[in-house]
Amino acid sequence: MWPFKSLEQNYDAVAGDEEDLKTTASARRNGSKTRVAWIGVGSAIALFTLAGLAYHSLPSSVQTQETLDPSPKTNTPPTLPSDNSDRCPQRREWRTLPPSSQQSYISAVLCLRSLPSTLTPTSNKTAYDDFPWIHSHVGYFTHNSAPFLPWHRYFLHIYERTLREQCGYDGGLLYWDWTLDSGALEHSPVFDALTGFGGDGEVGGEITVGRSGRCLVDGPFVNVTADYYDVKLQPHCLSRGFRDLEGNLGHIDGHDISPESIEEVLGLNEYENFVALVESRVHDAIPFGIGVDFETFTAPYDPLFFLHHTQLDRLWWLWQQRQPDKGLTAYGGHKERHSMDLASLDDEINMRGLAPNIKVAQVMDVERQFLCYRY
Ligand SMILES: [Cu+2]
Repeated sequence: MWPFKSLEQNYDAVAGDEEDLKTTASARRNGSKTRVAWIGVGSAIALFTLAGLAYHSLPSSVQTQETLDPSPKTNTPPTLPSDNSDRCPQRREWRTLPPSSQQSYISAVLCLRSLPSTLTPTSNKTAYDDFPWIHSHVGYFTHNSAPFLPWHRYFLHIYERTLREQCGYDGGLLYWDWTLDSGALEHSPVFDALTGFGGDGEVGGEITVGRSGRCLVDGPFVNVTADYYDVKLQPHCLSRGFRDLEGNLGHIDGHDISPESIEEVLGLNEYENFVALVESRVHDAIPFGIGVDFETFTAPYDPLFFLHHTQLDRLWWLWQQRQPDKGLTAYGGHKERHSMDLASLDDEINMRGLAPNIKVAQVMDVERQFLCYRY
């Protein structure tokens, strides 16, 4: 059964809040920049001791504080010591990989479509479908609130583990550093038909879903079907519809993800301000520019979702290193979307059956304890 019966109880709530998202999206289209106002911010930091992690136990890193020193004026990740080089998989920028490694990643992503769903093993759904479903029904509640970054960090980790353990992929996740393309995003190598993820929807093609959704016409994901369009069951071809802030089709506005914009975001001192601007400015720019499936809560149907979010996770990692005294404990704001409760490191990250629930504290450090990857 898909979705789970028990989860359908949340369906109406999600559908109602969908209007919020559309309103935000259209406000942005009209050029108004929404800034999240955080009220009553407190920092409830509980130092959390990890105990008995059966799900994922990895050797503790011997990394010293020096290796976490910030590199304050650049987006280039600091070089890590060589003694750490084979400990945790390195997450790399898409275009820096040789074509054979790019193809290995794409093959592993496509492999998810032949694996049974973890959420509904007896259905005809696949592991590929699990990610948009969990994102729209659980991840939804983490947007516009403190857990936006930790929830997606864990979500990416589950994706990475699935690719590695079930699809034979031997690398780390890949990120799309869109600052390198901000002058002409639509020409980014990630959209390449032969080596990348395919480009815009069919120019002049029939509208599939949304305002400008048109089927992909090139690249390895041409035949992917998305069963849901956001929270509605509406099977359709995976669709894109490039559009800039003025509404011009075929273009993606890169202003909000320019190096200058990112530098401004990384310069913020409080987690609450950082996460708010990462989401409302940096995160939103790409989905609304690519459009259609990517701009809904079932965005993980578009494989670029994972390259985009890995880059956002990398920004958080860079920001954490600029706060050497508090980076690994800086957390706060609201516990979840529409909640007035204050967030804490002891809060649970819910994956509702896709993977065990864990605590926010467990994902604060990407290279020790629970997680194991590097940028
Ligand atoms: Cu999300």
